[in-house]
Amino acid sequence: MTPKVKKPIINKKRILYMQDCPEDNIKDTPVSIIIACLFEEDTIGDCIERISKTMKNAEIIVVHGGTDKTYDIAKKISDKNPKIIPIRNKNDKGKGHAIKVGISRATYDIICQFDADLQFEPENLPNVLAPLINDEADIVIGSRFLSGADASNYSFSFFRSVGNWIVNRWVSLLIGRNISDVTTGYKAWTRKAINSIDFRDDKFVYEVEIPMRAVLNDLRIAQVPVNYYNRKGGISGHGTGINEINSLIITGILLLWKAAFIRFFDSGKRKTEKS
Ligand SMILES: Nc1nc2c(ncn2[C@@H]2O[C@H](COP(=O)(O)OP(=O)(O)OP(=O)(O)O)[C@@H](O)[C@H]2O)c(=O)[nH]1
Ligand SMILES: [Mg+2]
Repeated sequence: MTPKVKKPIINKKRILYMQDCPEDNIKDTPVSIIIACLFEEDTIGDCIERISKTMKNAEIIVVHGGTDKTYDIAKKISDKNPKIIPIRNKNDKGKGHAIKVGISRATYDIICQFDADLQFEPENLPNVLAPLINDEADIVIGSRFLSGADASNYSFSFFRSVGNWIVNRWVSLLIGRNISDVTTGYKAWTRKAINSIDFRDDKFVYEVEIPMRAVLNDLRIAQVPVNYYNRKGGISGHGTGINEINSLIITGILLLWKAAFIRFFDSGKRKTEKS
């Protein structure tokens, strides 16, 4: 179900935005959706279908770095639908790298990253994309923690809850803005904005680069509530069991360090868009 919507609010720091009911033209706008995936053969078909139904003219770029059938499933769908672009990312270095590959192949000026495991709802895309399409924001953060977001179908472990809270508070403190969900996989941007951000990390830590560099580059940020679910299959990019715990601890430490590094040593403007 789409989150309950409120009247748009953009506060003085242009950071909070709750999208009003999206107009029909939002769903017809051509946009590029990038799906980074590793082992997502259980959900990739459903994911592509639901995105295509929601955003009727979306091009969907599937960047597969794993060894299961995810690519083959996307390829089969693309044989009938040329708007699906499957890429076998042979030198896959992580999610950040896959997203960069996707951006380099994107046709349209409005681009969204979307997780293949259906933890987020494709049906929330119009809400997430509306601030970009209406030229009211340069970056949108789909937040699991804003009022209106329904995460009742997700069981946050104590570990992840505390980790998210620390990262969100730390980043907000460093940049003096309230970013409610730094690590969300539901982010969207304009081509110009993402080129100016020019994130460098190849793994999960690039997620912190986007909101931080957006603020430091004085871009307009919108935060929109999105619903969140348990994984619907596949294998987490963090691995399972002890590997998952290790990956989450390492990612958490790197996120905190990277945020401090950007704030104190690397806060200058990045490259501007090539014309
Ligand atoms: N190409 C590529 N995609 C990745 C990589 N790691 C993760 N992904 C994809 O990025 C998306 C988000 O990764 P997840 O593993 O779901 O991360 P998460 O949501 O923090 O972890 P879970 O809650 O365990 O699902 C998924 O579609 C993954 O398949 C990677 O190394 N390469
Ligand atoms: Mg996931």
